[in-house]
Amino acid sequence: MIKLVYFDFNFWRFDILRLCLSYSKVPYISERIKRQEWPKVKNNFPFGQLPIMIVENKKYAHTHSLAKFCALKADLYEDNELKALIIDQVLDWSNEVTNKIAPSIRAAMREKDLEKSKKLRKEFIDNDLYLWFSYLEKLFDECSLKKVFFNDKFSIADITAWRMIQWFCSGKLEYIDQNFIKEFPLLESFYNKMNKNESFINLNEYKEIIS
Ligand SMILES: N[C@@H](CCC(=O)N[C@@H](CS)C(=O)NCC(=O)O)C(=O)O
Repeated sequence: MIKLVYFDFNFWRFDILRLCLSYSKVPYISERIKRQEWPKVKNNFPFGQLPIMIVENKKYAHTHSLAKFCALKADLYEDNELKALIIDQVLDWSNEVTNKIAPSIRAAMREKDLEKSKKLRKEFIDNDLYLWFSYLEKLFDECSLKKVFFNDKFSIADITAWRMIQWFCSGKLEYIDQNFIKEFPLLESFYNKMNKNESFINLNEYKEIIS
């Protein structure tokens, strides 16, 4: 049985794994760790970070590696090497965007310095937000013929891109216009179609994420 471990809040790094397994009815269990408990248990984890996955009593880490494993189990990866590269790029894009917005989140959450956070968030919006979503839209345009899924077959790339767009449109990121996705009509249409995809939106994990 696959066990996923993450903090007790929802975040794409953990959500893409559980959405992927759940979509294909691959059994898994999850353990959530309270933020306050983290300093005490951090050293128990291979790279001192979450998410991790436990399979056959061994711990594995790093979102991209875990996502690929779960997607293979769920048949939501790709046999075709070039199509697999599209999936890998969407996962790496998500890591890049997360690393770019992280300093503004850290300033607010850990340092409690709201002025610093605001300055960093504005810099992120000016320098990275539109640029990096334009990169994702270009990738989608180039690899999707039917403009429904990245590889024209539902995969973890779609789950990941959906979860990232959902995060940025959620209103939870201060100063980020919830309508910014309208600047990217192909991504907006992709996102809206995903939000109507019955097999996806009926998952309990989806419902919990958007609630
Ligand atoms: N390289 C890791 C990064 C994971 C990461 O940054 N995790 C954060 C939470 S989203 C974390 O564990 N932060 C706590 C810490 O670093 O002490 C991955 O790809 O999963």
